[in-house]
Amino acid sequence: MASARAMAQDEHHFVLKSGHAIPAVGLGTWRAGSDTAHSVQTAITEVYSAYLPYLAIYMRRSVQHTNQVAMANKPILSVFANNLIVNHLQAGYRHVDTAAQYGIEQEVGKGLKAAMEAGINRKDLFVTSKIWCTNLVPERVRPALKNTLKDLQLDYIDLYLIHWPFRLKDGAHQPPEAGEVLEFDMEGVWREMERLVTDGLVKDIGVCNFSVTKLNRLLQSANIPPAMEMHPGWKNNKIFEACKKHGIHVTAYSPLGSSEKNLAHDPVVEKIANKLKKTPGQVLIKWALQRGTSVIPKSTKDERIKENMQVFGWEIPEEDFQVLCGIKDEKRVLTGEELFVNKTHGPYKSASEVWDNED
Ligand code: NDP
Ligand code: 1BO
Repeated sequence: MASARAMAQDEHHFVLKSGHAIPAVGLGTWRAGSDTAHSVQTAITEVYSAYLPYLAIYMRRSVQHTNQVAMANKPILSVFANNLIVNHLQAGYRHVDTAAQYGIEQEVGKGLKAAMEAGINRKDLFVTSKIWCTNLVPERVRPALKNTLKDLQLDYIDLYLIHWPFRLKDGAHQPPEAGEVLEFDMEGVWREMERLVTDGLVKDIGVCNFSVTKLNRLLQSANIPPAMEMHPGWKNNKIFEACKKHGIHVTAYSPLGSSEKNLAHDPVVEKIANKLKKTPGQVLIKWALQRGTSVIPKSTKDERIKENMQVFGWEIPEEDFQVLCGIKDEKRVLTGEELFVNKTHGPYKSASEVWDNED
């Protein structure tokens, strides 16, 4: 598969079908726990101190240069400094991915509020959330979104996703007991989500964890930006190709292989990282970007939050990109088994069935 940089509007954004831009890298928040508010605020507003010494050196050099050569060159100093400041500001995260089911939307809301109080404009942020399976009935869609908005302290969000395409009964167990996993009214729920867009509560809507079969069903009545698990250890090519065919943008979740299959220690990834003088995390994130997906790595560690954003201004050479594409033993991390499989009573008796036997 060839690198797909051409799909991006610029290095920092991709464009959704609606024409809205989605930041290429966002902050994941699943299992971010009690550090969430701090992580969100840090990701958005952190001053990337690594840039400051360079700024000082360049300014000093420019001053020497202007003094020595000609006063007419003085504007170089301010242009140079301004460019550095612009690059520096662009290093901050502007996209946060969360979900009602993560149980941390209030914390995310606190982090967003702190970032906005520090001077970040709401319109420059891109906030994604997801409707949970217990609310996948048309009459619950709007109240679920309203609850999310209240917790996030926002009056709209940028992207609202169906988290998984199965309805769960309130209080469903993990794994589910008989009768707790239900088919959902996909078209009815989608119509309600479209109304949220019409009413200005949500800018874009989309889906997660859809098989090609389910995507094709929904596409009979919708255009959507889905989010799917994607990393070199699970390229998820079938759904990726189906989305490409329909011009649908994909966000790669668990881009590092999540905590269960963290690919930062994969020898192939490590070797390429050493060669490129980048970290394994940066190589995995860059691989996803060059493939044409936006990406939402999660970290609660300040250093990694910064590291994961320093993926612009360089490329993985095509030969290394292809080596990463060739990593074997592909497997999903998130099979949905714990959430939706009841081996005795069904309706899904195996993880394969959850994915319409497409894996
Ligand atoms: P990731 O692939 O982002 O991996 C997160 C793990 O990698 C954590 O253990 C983290 O630890 C560690 N990590 C972070 N940065 C680095 C680095 N530079 N080097 C090495 N290790 C690192 O997994 P997630 O499953 O969290 O996926 C990302 C986000 O995608 C989620 O948080 C969520 O927002 C979204 N998502 C959406 C789903 C959906 O159904 N729509 C499903 C799954 C995820 P630490 O925090 O200690 O740094
Ligand atoms: C159960 C939630 C999986 C991460 O989105």
